[in-house]
Amino acid sequence: MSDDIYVIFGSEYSPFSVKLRSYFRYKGIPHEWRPRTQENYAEFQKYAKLPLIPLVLGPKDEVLQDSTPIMEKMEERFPEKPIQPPSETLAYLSTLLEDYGDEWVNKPMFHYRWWRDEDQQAVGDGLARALLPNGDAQTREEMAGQIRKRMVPRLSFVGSNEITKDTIEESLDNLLTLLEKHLSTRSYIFGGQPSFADFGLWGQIYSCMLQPTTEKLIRTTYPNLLDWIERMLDPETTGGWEDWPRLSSTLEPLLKSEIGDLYLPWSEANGKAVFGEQPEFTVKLNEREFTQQSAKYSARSLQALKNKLSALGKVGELEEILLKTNCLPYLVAQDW
Ligand SMILES: N[C@@H](CCC(=O)N[C@@H](CS)C(=O)NCC(=O)O)C(=O)O
Repeated sequence: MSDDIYVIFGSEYSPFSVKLRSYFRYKGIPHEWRPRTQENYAEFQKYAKLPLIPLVLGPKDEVLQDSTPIMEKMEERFPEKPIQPPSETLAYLSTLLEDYGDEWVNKPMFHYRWWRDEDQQAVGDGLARALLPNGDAQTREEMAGQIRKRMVPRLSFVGSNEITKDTIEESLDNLLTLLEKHLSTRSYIFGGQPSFADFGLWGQIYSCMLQPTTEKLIRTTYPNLLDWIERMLDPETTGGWEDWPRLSSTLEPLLKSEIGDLYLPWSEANGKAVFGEQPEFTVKLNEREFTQQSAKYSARSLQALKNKLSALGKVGELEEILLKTNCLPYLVAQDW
């Protein structure tokens, strides 16, 4: 194997892995996609600092984990076709949307994956097939059963339960409806080139296509979104970046209803709980209670968003947008 090739250990079922694979494809970064299987698990473990995919093995055995910092690093190494709009305002919004995709849209994705019997069955079988590509039917079936048994109780990790179910499902409906409209006149979220926002959101939404309930929902209701889902599998530039006046009528409602009213209030409450070492927290989202165990990674990612905003200094247009969409109070640096 050539020395300057990157190997991505991933899975078709891992939203963060497919996000990174699409990014590598778009950038034309030489890489090999290596699905993690039971057979190569020991090799994966040898490199993994965290038991998480994607894991990127770079030239000279460099090991990289965590999709966002990997993409940031690759942006420095491969500056052609940048995935951030040149405007500071839009670049920040793109980062914010990516983070919302990774940390919030992951909830409905995971919820739909393990909530209903039909989805548990389909995803359990698919994961077993991916892990045991050469396994016989009986071994795969046993593996699928074990996966289901392990994963269903993990619904609590994303806060999915009888009380939060409606908030989570309505959030996905709302996101898909707003994206459908936004993508009716453009190839990607910020125009003719994919951005951090596209990769982050797409990873989660593509995973929804591997689950019968959400696959049906998307195929029957959202034709523009479906085109974008296919386009993002191997994205190509189709034009230039748009500016905020063109984007705002369909992007602003998404920023407000999903990020300002749901994701950031949730993330702020989660951050407080993590800082106060509370194992669980409850927050009111759109007048409904949402209880879940606190999540350290999300607290770190909120802090990163705050740091990025304060490092920008004063950008009047951005502040105005963040204020109008209820996001600003959660993003100005403060100690919990
Ligand atoms: N923040 C990480 C999240 C990675 C992550 O949560 N990966 C999941 C799959 S999507 C995982 O590896 N879970 C354990 C496993 O599959 O063994 C990233 O962006 O890469």
